[in-house]
Amino acid sequence: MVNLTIDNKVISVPEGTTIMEAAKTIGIPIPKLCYLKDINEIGACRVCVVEIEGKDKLVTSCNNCVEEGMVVRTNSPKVRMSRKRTVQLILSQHNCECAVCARSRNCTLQTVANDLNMIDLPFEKEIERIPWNKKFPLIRDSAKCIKCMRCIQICDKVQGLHIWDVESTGSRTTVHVSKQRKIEDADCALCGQCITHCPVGALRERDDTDKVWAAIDNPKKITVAQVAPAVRAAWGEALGLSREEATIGKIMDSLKRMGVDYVFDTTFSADLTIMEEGNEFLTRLSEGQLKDRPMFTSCCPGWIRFIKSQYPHLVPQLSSAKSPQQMFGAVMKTYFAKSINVNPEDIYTISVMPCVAKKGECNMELFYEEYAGHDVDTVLSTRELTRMIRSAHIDPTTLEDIQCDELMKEGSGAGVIFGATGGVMEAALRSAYYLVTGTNPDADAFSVVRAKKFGEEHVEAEVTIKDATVRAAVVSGLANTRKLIDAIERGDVHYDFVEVMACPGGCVGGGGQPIHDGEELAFERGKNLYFLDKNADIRFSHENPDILKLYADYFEKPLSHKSHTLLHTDHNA
Ligand code: HC0
Ligand code: SF4
Repeated sequence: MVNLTIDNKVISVPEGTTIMEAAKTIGIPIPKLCYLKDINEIGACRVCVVEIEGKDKLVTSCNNCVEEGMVVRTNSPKVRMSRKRTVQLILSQHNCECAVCARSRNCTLQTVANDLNMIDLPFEKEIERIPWNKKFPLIRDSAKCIKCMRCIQICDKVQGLHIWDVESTGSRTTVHVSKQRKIEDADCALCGQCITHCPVGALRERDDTDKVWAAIDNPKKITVAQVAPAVRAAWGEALGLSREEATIGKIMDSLKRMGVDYVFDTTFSADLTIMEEGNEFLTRLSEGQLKDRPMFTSCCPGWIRFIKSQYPHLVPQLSSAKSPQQMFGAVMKTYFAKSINVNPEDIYTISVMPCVAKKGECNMELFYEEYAGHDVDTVLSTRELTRMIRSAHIDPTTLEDIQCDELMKEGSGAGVIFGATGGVMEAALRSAYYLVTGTNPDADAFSVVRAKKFGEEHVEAEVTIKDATVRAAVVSGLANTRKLIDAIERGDVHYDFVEVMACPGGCVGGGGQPIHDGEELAFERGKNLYFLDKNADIRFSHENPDILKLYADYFEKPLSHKSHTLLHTDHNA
């Protein structure tokens, strides 16, 4: 242990503790902008400086460790003056139009400047704005970038891509798409992790809320919404609701109050995905087609973009099933449209997703007898949903639990856990067991594929179903995915079925979720989904009565001709 004094308090902390962490143990929060634990500890912003007795120069507390007998002052006049000057310089290169920024009230720079009581700026503004394609789902505003490097580091270290890089030097240093590419040519997976780790509003998703308001106001359109599994675990964070208060039923109420005509839960089509993908896996297994093992899940569009750009030769190993989002869109415009007696083109489909990549995935076209537009018309992130709730002046405490609309009302617990890493695999194994043996396993029989902690490299398990052994692996985060695929390709490991989710922890940690300045909440949110599954009335996709009715009345059976037309896709196309 190391003994030291911080702001007149004598403390003892383990060797190797940073000054910032040591201060935190006694309730002293040192302000910071660039620091991200284990990912960006470079002391670049210099906001976290502290004074150390006997040293002339201030030191950055995020990347300097405690020393025996050290006397630290975190708020001396010298520290305050330096911090203020640093933040003033940063603000002189930052577009400070806070009232019209997506990160207003959730911006670390705004908080740090406010906390320092900065009410005017002594410097002239010098702001350079680099043009950007505003149609792309990921938007970067160079005029807000504070060069903290978090986006570069998260993309390199956690996602194994190198989309961002530093350009120029000295005071002209800036961040831009690497290799001077345009973002649309840069192999960006659209995972949105750079957005959720940006301390300011330099990165955000394309705002599509106006399109949704226009559809709601259009008397010729029937608006039909779906809400993804992971949204329920996080939306309340942005509206001051506790986990217990922020139920899925209240999201449905908010959508109805905003004027959406029909509301559904994507857990329904997660169950549908299990029926299609589970049967596809068993068919491939029994027909020996798994010689090119493993089969990969196909529901995460970040992963689809990654495999297509990084491992294009493995694309044929993807399940041909569309994602639950796309399947639901197709079902809404066909089966559901028919049930309410309208044409597919009269239906406007909206998805609320924890995801940025889903905004790209929804470009997928729908063919129903002939070309019928898109399965999904507009995707909103969880953050856009909460902004819409606020702009509709809905008091979140007045929301009530309401049910989804008829015909596709039910979703199983297996569908709910899709939102956490391992959930798709666990749901698939539950139903595969039933399909092979004719009896249900214990609903928790395959919980071995769940993550044990945040950031785990991958999980693997051998599962016995009757006479077959299924070697399963689950991975999240694209750097982890790259490692796993490289091991598969080298022949170091052998699997039959692999679930990949681009975002660490799965969709609960998605790039469209509420932002908490570098705090990783995916694991906690995931626990919430497992709790909901544990308490669900239906825990098996194949027992969802609305899915059984959908097959009886419309698709006939999984992998039927109609299913192939509407629920599957050619990833090579
Ligand atoms: Fe996901 Fe999904 S679980 S990708 O992470 O499969 O976005 O939540 O909606 O489509 O269901 C996201 C979340 C979904 C889909 C589902 C899958
Ligand atoms: Fe989107 Fe989920 Fe994939 Fe992240 S893990 S890119 S949130 S689908």
